[in-house]
Order: sequence, then C-alpha cells, then structure tokens
Amino acid sequence: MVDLKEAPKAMQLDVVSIFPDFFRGILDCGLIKRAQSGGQLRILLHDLRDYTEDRHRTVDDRPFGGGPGMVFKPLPVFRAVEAIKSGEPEAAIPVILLSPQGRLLRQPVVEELSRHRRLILICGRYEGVDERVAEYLATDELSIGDYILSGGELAAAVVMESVARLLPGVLGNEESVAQDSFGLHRVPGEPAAQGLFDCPHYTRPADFRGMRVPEVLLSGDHEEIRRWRHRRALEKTWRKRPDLLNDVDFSEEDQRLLEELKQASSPILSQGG
Ligand code: 9D3
Repeated sequence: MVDLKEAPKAMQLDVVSIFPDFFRGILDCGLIKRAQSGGQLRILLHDLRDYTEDRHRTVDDRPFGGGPGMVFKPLPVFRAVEAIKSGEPEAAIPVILLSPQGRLLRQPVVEELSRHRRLILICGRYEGVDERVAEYLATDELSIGDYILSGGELAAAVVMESVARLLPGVLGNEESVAQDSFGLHRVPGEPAAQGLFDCPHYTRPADFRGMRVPEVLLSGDHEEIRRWRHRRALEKTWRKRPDLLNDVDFSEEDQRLLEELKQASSPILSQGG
C-alpha cells in the first residue's frame, strides 16, 4: 500500500488539443520523460474532438460578423475542461489558454506555474478561440513570444519543459549545482534566466583550428578564473541583452565593471525586453 502522504509531490498537466499526437515525441524524450518516470510529473493528453457532441466531431466554426478563417467553438473546450476538473472537489486548478494575446511567459511566470499541483493547458488553432473561453473559462492566458505560430501546441510544450525542470528532484545534482557554482551575481530569488547570461564555456581541444581557449581558463588560478567568468558574463549580457541589466541589483564593484564595459563596447543589437 502506498501512503499518499509520503508519496512525492507531483504535478499533473492536462493538455487539451486537436493534435495530441504532437506531444508524443516530447513526452518520450529527455527531461520530460525522466520527470514522468520519476513520478514528479504526469501529463494527460486530451483530444478536443472527444468532447464534441456532433457526428462529425466539429471543433470549429465561421466567425460571427464575417471574415476569414475559423474559430474554435466554445462547447468542446468547456466540456473538456469540465470533464478534466470533475472529481476535483475544489476547482482551483489554473486553466491556461495558450494564445498570442496572452501575457509573456518569462522565468518568474514559469516559477509561479511550477508551484501548482495541477495545470490545464488549452491549445488553440485556426484564427483563434471563441472569446468566451478566454473570458469565462480560462484563468490565465499565456504567449511564448511575439511571433506567429499556427497553434498553441508548441507553446504548451514550452510550458511543459520549463515547468518540469523546476519540479523538485527532476534536475540531477550536477545540473542544479552547476547553476549556482559560478558565483555570478543574480537577482535574489530569481534564476539565471532573469539575471545575467552565463559566462562562455570551452572544452578540449585547447586549440581548435587555431581558435584558442582563453589562456586564463588553462591557468589553474581559480580566483582569477572566477573573476574572468564574472566579467565575461556581465559583458555578454551588456552586449547581447542590455535590457536584462535593468532588472539586476549590482554590487558597487559590478557597477564599476559595467561602466568600464560600456566605455569599451556597445550592444551588438538591441532587443526589447
Ligand atoms: C492569423 C491570425 N492572427 C492574426 C494576426 C491571430 C492568431 C491567432 C492564432 C495568430 C496565431 C494564432 C495561433 N497561435 C497560438 O495559438 C499561440 C501563440 C503564438 O502564435 N505565438 C506565441 N505564443 C503563442 S501561444 C499560442
């Protein structure tokens, strides 16, 4: 008999999509597979067509008021979510609609999601989903970035992986320790993704077709290496994503370092943050 109180805390993701097969390869590989076999994650795929009520299993219809394309009908989506929630006494499960109009998925949002015991993910397609789904059924609307996809499936997969790696026990010791071992300056309580970029990494050979690994890394001087890595992390962030630096609380030493870097180089490209 399994004692439920002792069972590992696991997260369950219920995904509603017209292409459940899209996720098969993702569930069977790498970190997400490991999280599932380790018992930290359970992913249930639901075919939206199973929740239709007509003979043709129709999920979409033409938009009221005219215009091109098709819109997901509300009924199958509502029925799917109601069926998934049934058996859950208290229905406080977040219902997340993946949509280009959603709030942007960034690491703090991923952290927030990872604290729930269950999530329901709804993948839209076509021109979109009947607005009543966003207004009355979904508790949250998420986008993974400002570019156009054909549907929410890829976005749901991004949510899956980014959340799975935060579940306790999913990352191996090496990986999680590696995240913290560089002594980089970060926003307290936030992971590297919201702080600074990592420093550059190199492996053997030390000379690859005349492209040499920075000498300091071969020196064995660990204090010198630590300072070099920190400086390069600051520099890389300043050059590639200067917007990220706005969110970081720097020590006085780092502020001096940054001023130096800003004198010496300019951003390669500016991206909106
Ligand atoms: C051609 C229709 N578009 C008008 C500009 C609106 C539109 C509706 C539905 C565009 C894309 C989609 C399908 N995309 C998603 O469902 C989606 C998405 C995305 O496209 N980009 C970033 N994140 C996400 S999350 C879901």
